[in-house]
Amino acid sequence: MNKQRKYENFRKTSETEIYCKVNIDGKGQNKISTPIPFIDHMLEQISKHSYIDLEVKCSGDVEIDAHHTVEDLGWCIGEAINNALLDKAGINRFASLSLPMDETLTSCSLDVSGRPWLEWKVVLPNEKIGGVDSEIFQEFFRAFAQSAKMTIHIENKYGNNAHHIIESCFKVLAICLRNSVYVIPKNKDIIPSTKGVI
Ligand SMILES: [Mn+2]
Repeated sequence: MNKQRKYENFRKTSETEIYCKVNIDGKGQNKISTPIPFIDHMLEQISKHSYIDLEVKCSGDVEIDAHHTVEDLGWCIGEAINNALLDKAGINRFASLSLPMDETLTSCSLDVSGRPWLEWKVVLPNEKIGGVDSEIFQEFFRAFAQSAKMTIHIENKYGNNAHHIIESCFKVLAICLRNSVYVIPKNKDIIPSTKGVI
């Protein structure tokens, strides 16, 4: 493990301005401030259940559409996590879990593979959730998978309540992150790939 495990990221475009800071070996403490309260609620889930400390300050052109802001948040946080992980020596690498939330069951399988991929088998029954267009959530996960360089499959098995369905997606991602970036102490100098590089 060649250390780091923390990263500060800043991304400014004509559409959004985002600062984020991650500490992979944190306690799930977070300070999140975006223009979209429901997204704050979801990012808090990621931090709380991954144990990754997360600070986010974000402003964006949400008066036009929350799309740019939500997508860029996914990108910025994913990139910070990837950069914090450095060569990924010692990590558990894979994680897979089904997570219940009342009537809803959602599964996630995740590989810190270095090869970005999102498989998204989630149908949200409402057009909007927490004032956010439902279709935007997939863009968050796609951008996150791209910049974090992770293979992520998320499938909602069943559920009725749209808030539960999307929140279970964020929570199950968080717990798979926790389990995959965890360093196995006896393997801390071993890169978990037969190629020797991730
Ligand atoms: Mn909730």
